[in-house]
Amino acid sequence: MDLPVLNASQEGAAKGGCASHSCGSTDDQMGHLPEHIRRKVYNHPCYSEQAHHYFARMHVAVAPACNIQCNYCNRKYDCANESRPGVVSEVMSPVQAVKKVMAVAATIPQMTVLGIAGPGDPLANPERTFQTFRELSEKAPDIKLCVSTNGLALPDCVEELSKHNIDHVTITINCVDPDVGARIYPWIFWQNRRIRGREAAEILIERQQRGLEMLTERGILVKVNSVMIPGINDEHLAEVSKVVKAKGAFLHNVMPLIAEAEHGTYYGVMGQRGPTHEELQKLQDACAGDMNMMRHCRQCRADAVGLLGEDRGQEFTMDKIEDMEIDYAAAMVKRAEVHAQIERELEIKQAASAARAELVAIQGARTDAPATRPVLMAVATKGGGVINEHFGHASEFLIYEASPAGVRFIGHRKTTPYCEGGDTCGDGESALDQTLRVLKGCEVVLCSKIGYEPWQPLEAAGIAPNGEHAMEPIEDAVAAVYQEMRVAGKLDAQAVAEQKVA
Ligand code: CLF
Ligand code: SF4
Repeated sequence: MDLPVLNASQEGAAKGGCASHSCGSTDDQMGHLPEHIRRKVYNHPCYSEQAHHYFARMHVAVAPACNIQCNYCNRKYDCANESRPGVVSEVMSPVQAVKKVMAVAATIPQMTVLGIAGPGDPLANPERTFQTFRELSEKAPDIKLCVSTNGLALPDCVEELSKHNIDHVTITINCVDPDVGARIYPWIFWQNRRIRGREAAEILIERQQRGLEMLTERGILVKVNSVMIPGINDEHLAEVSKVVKAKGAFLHNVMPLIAEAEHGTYYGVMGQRGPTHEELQKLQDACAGDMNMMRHCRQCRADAVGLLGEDRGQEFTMDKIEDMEIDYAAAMVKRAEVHAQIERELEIKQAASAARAELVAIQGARTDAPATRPVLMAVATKGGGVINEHFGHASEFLIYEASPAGVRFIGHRKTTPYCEGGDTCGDGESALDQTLRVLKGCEVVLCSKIGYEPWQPLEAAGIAPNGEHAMEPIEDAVAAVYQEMRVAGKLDAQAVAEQKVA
C-alpha cells in the first residue's frame, strides 16, 4: 500500500494531535480509552474501525478440528465464525505457519496482527495453536497475536493464553438462552461425550460466559462475534449485547448469517435466509446503545492475508515461501518506520475529525440552521482511508451516513466489479445491476474515477456518481458532499418532509 505524503498543514495538524470524535464507530471511544488499551487497539484492524484502512491482518490455518457443530458450518469450508465460506487452501503445521507469518510480515510491513481462526476451533487444537503462538512471540515480537474461539474449551485455556501475551480474544456467542442455542448447535463434544440439544447449548453458554469473565479479569480484550440468524436469534442478540457488555467485553460484532445451499450447511440446505443490509444495520444500531459495535468485519477466510476485504494469500503459498530469504531483524526496522508513519497519519485524521465534530456542533447549535435529513453515501476505496478506487474495479463499497450529527461508518457491501463482471453474473443479473441493487438506499457514490457507461443507470436509480473527491480522506469528502447537497437545497425541511411521506 502506498502511503500518502504529508503536506505542511497536515504536519501541523499532526502535532496538534487530538482525540477522534467521528461518530458511530469504535473510534468514537478511542480518544477516551486509557493509554494502555489505546496502544492495544490503535493498530488492530478488527478492534479499530480507523485502523482497518491502514493495517492488515493475516490468519494461519493450523487448527482443523472442532469440538462443536454449528448449523451454519460445513467442515469442508472455512469457519463461518471468522471466515466467509470457501475451502482453506492449505492446512499447515505450526512450523510452516511461523515461516509464513514471518514472510508476510517482512513483505507487508502494515501487517500487525496474526490471528488463528480455524478452519476449526483453535482451542480444540491447543498444541498446534499454542506452538504457533509460542514460536511467534519469540521470533516476531512486534506482531500482535489474536485468537477466535467458540468458547467451549476457553476456560481451560485462559492461563495458557495469558502466558503468550495474547491481548485479543474473540468468542462467538450467538445466544445466552439454551432454548435459542438448541436451534443453532445440534451437538457439542465435551468431556469425551457427544451431547445434544438443549443440554449441549447450556454447557456451551456456561463455558463461553465463564471464559469471558476469566479473560476480562486478566485485562485481556474480548470481542464477541454473533451470527445474526433471522427468526432464530435476531430478537435475542440485543440481550446478548447487554450481558457481554456487563461482563466487560470490549466490542460486539454482529455478522450476517451466510447460508447457501451449495455450502452444504444445515441452514443452507433448509433454506434459512440471512438478514438484509437494513435488518443488520437496525440490529447493530439497537445494540449500539449498550456496546461498542464493530461494523467493518469482512467475515474473512481462516487463511486470509492483507487488509480486511482483500486477500493476498496466493502471494504466500508454501512453495513460494520456501524460496524466500527472510532477514527479520531488518524487516522489524522497516516495519517500525512504516508503523510510525501510519501513526502520524492517524493523528492527523483524528485532529481533522475533531475539528469537523466541532464545526458540526457549532452548526447544530444554530437555531436558524434548517433541518436536514441523513444521507447514505457509498465509497470506493482500496485502503489508506482515502477515495482511491475506480468505480468499475470496486468489489465492495463502504457505506457512510452523513447527517447533522456528523459522518458515521455504517458497513460495507460486496459486489462484482463492473469492469470484470462480463455481461452477466450468477443468476443472469449483470454486474452493474448487481451493484445498483447492492447500493440501494445510497444517494451518492464516491470513487476515484467512473466511466461514461454506468453513469446514466446510476443517476436513473437515484445514485449520483461523484469522482470529484479522488484521493481525499473519506470522511472529509462525505462531509463536503453533504454540505454541497445542503447548499443546493437537497436536504432541507421540505426534502425531509417528502422523504418521510415516501
Ligand atoms: Fe483474525 Fe478475528 Fe483476530 Fe481479526 S478477523 S482472529 S479479530 S485478526 Fe476481523 Fe476477519 Fe471479522 Fe474476524 S474482519 S472475521 S472480526
Ligand atoms: Fe464450524 Fe467454527 Fe462452528 Fe466449529 S465453531 S462448527 S468450525 S463455525
